[in-house]
Amino acid sequence: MKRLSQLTPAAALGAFLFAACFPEAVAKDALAPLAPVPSAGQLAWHDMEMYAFVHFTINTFTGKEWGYGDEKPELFNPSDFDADDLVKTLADAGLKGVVLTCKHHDGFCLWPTRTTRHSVASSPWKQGKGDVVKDVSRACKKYGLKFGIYLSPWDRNASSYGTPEYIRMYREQLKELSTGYGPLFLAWFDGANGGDGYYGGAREKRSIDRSTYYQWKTTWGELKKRQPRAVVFSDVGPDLRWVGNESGYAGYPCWATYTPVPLQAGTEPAPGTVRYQLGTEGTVDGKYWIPAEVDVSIRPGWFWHEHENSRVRTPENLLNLYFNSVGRGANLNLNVPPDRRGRIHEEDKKSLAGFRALLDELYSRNFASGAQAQASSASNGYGAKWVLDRKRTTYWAAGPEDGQPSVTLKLPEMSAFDVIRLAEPVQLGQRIRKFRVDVRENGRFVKWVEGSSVGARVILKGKPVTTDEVRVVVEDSKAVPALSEVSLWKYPVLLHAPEIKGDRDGQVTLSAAAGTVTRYTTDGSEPGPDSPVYEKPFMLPSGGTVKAVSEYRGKVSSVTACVIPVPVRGWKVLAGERKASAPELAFDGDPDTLWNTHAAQGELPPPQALDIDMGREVNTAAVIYTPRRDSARGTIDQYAVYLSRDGKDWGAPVAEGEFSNIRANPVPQRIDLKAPVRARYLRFVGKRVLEGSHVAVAELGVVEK
Ligand code: FUL
Repeated sequence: MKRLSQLTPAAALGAFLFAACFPEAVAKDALAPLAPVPSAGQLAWHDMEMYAFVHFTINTFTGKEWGYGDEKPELFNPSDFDADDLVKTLADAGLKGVVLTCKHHDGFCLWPTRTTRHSVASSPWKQGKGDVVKDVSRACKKYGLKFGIYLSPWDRNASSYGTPEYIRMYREQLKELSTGYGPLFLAWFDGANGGDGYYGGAREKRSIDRSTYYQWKTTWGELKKRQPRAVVFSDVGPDLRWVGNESGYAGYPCWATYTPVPLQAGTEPAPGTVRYQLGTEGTVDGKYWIPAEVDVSIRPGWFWHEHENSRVRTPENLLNLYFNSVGRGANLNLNVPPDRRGRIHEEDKKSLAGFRALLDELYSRNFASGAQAQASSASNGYGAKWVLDRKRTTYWAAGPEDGQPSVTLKLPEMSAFDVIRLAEPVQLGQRIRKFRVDVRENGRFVKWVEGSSVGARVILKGKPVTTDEVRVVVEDSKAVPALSEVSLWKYPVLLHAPEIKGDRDGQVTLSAAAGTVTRYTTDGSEPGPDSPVYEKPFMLPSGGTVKAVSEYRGKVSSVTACVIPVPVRGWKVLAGERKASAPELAFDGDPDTLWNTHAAQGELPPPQALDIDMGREVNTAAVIYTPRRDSARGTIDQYAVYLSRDGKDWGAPVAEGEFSNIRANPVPQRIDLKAPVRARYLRFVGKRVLEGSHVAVAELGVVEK
């Protein structure tokens, strides 16, 4: 630990200047900030905790996750777009800002840009006079939310993509967005770029050098000149980093400091070229202040799809995301995609309102308020009491010689709680490396919870305790430690919705907490008080949609829904590569075992087909491909589906396309057929894969209409 007396004159001057900038920290002896420290924009971002992602574009109308770029602008025609309703719903949920997909990979611009005709100006919406960016940014102002932009670097529509001309166009788009729509708090730069697309009719694959093509330093520099407070998000910062997954969690520890590591040694780290898994935890002694943003969707996909209306995350699930992101010092960027009306769907609204209610319940009473705070030591003026007001700018700082700094809170009364929030004044850098929290039980302190990183905040759920004394002990820190918050809360009482599981034979099992009553439906309708009560596992011989709720003393949980595919008992493989593994593993009900074509004698490249006899005629409505989860090797991103009545005559594919975002979000991919097709034989073809030169299938399933 560095003692103040060891400070160099420059650091002491820094400390003095620092105190002048933060007059609320009423101290004479300022703590020296520990580099790296956040910028003003980053500090404002830390204070936000959570905001919304809004994915909205032509994909909303085509049902895709990534448009190819050849979609007609006429398709963009929300019937009832209402930016006020959208932003108010997000504000009511407690979200503090909105990041809008002004342009996604398909290139369609939600504002009337001068750079391309592929925009709202060519759409029928408001007779081509509309501007989604303007409407949303104004609504944000009205409801007190900050506004940010997502502008996809990859543009599958632009004919110039891949040439220097496109970079000029891209910068021009960024200029329009950063000059015409008020202050931006965030600009989001996607690491997914380069690949096949329409490109003005060329319909080809265009690869770019991700480290050099966009000349990010210049591009971001221009943006920063116009919007100095905007923070820039990408895989490598410079201000915020990707957490490395789209599943809604940060690692723990989660350091705000980070040193990006390029995939190829000797290259410049850039979006799409770094070991992004490292973003999950950051770097304990990282060179730069680049905190993590957890981006995750409230639905399986980023864009609205009708068939995902029953798969909106429940309030309890969102609370869990909150603990795993905000609770680990990251910020949560929660995607809520508008539907074809341009409205937030009722299911999402219900879930957001429920989430807000849970947060309100969690934060309804701070058991530390009114406590007496004492510290093992304190730097002059930085007394223990400053942890109680929960403000980042006022804090307790230990004395420079303290070998085991701690703060003890004597609570005003015996209190029962199970959650603690701690925060460091991050303007001084991230200092604490390890801590524990003790509570007094039967006259002596016992360890209750422990952790490593604190940073902007850590929210820990421990076992429920009843006590009137709590002690936070800093066990390791990089410099004299400081805390700006110690607060104590009670986790809301949750009534979890039941869990639904179907096995390969079509047996459905519902599980819920003991003492609750479970009601369910199998016809897609909402379960109500008259729906059957679940007693034991039941069979669904054709699969179907199961929805269920838990009831407890008049309280009803949110609804869980699960699509149960057609049972695979009786399925037989007609044809499929067997040199590496058994094709039957593609429908054994275990996603950890793969059918793959990576044989001992070498890789057997795509295309690879698997022909299955389903044993009876199935009125096939959709096919579900589950990718492997351990790696992207063999993961299919281009597929074709054929159906046949006799297993000989296959005709044209009934579905064909790409699994757009499967690398970043390897969840089961549902392929909806245009209309259900009766057939006994299924052929699934992996036409192209993300990595390697073989095909891998964790599971295949079929949904019957
Ligand atoms: C990814 C994109 O490819 C997805 O479509 C989505 O926009 C997500 C937030 O980022 O990289």
